[in-house]
Amino acid sequence: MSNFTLGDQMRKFKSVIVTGGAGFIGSNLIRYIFEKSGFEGNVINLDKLTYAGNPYNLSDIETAFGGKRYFFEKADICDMNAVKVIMEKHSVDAIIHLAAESHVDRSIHSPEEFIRTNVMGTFSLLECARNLWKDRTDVLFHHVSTDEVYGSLGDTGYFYEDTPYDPRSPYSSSKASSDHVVMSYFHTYHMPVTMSNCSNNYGPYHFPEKLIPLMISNMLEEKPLPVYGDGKNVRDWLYVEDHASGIWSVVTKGKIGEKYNIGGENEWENIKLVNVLCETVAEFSSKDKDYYKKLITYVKDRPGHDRRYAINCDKIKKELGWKQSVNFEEGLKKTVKWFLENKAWIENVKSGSYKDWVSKNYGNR
Ligand code: NAD
Ligand code: TDX
Repeated sequence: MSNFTLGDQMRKFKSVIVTGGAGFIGSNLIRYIFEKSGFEGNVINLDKLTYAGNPYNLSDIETAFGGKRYFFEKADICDMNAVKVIMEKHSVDAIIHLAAESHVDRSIHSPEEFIRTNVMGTFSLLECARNLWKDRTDVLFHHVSTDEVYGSLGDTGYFYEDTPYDPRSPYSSSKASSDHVVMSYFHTYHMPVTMSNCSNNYGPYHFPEKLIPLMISNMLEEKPLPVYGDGKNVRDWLYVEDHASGIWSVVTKGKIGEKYNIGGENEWENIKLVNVLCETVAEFSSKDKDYYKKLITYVKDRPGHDRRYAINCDKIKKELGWKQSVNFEEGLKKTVKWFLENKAWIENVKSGSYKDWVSKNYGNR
């Protein structure tokens, strides 16, 4: 059934593992696969449920497809035995790998877990896939990576797929290492792999430690809004569902052994973004337009803070026909609305009280 002919035909898989499926992008990707991709096979969400993983994020999918086409497997990607058992049990023919430690600030304070999960975990998955798939060509390992591997830009220029790697934080260096290991499996063992490197995502289920959800969450509690340094660092923002559709395009149509940049073509200085966010939250909370701006507080800069990221994503647009579908104004409104309607979710993930629900529903598997 698997079909690797490109052109008009798309690759089809029967049983896809999404690692890190209980996290921000993973949960949005799984929802996209079930609701928008037309995929007819099974999805296995393999997640360790760290502080960032939350099965609540997919309770709608669990209700609709759980035990039929959606399966949750609690496991650590570094545990080769567990991964092997899960891959065999579900006859997996594709892996979309998102599981990672993902927060730059945490990587500065505690880098070890980033090297373990992001580097060793990726290696462990690749080894399991190599041992089980052997020289099959009707399988795929898709690695989800970041624009941060390319380093930091000045006022001009863009990251292209062939921009040399220049990672500068423990997080980005761990992602860069894993990118190289993934590509080495293509060159050395001919494993069918693809990769995507995406810019900053935003949207529902974003953990409130990252800029946009942290600012919204702090506004709701009327707490200070910490802007690092001079606030003029620039990020390129993409709505998370557009990242999901980009990943799916590469998984189903991307050239084997190649990487694709995915970006919003939507650059914002942090301070300008925080101001717009203040206005958007004020609008939805029926407050004066400038009400939340008084909370903006400049704080000490992040060590090694990359100045500017900007993605050139012409390749995925031209070769695979992908494009962004949500403009920033619309995306920000959808995001703010979601957070205001889901205050209990913010409380739960911040307090960790959902862990009780996890152990009740998933035990210690
Ligand atoms: P996240 O922190 O929200 O989610 C990570 C998920 O991985 C969690 O569910 C967590 O439980 C799981 N996980 C962590 N360690 C694990 C382990 N050892 N075994 C199994 N599961 C484990 O992250 P995110 O923002 O959704 O990012 C997902 C992926 O996308 C990451 O690989 C990240 O590098 C990449 N990425 C993120 C962005 C962004 O803006 N957030 C942009 C580009 C690329
Ligand atoms: O409180 C804050 N104040 C602030 O000024 C936080 C949390 C961030 N910032 C700044 C730092 C960055 O310039 O905002 C910008 C965005 O910060 P984050 O949300 O932490 O994202 P970033 O460091 O850019 O990394 C994100 O995008 C690329 C994801 O967390 C990564 O996983 C992804 O690979």
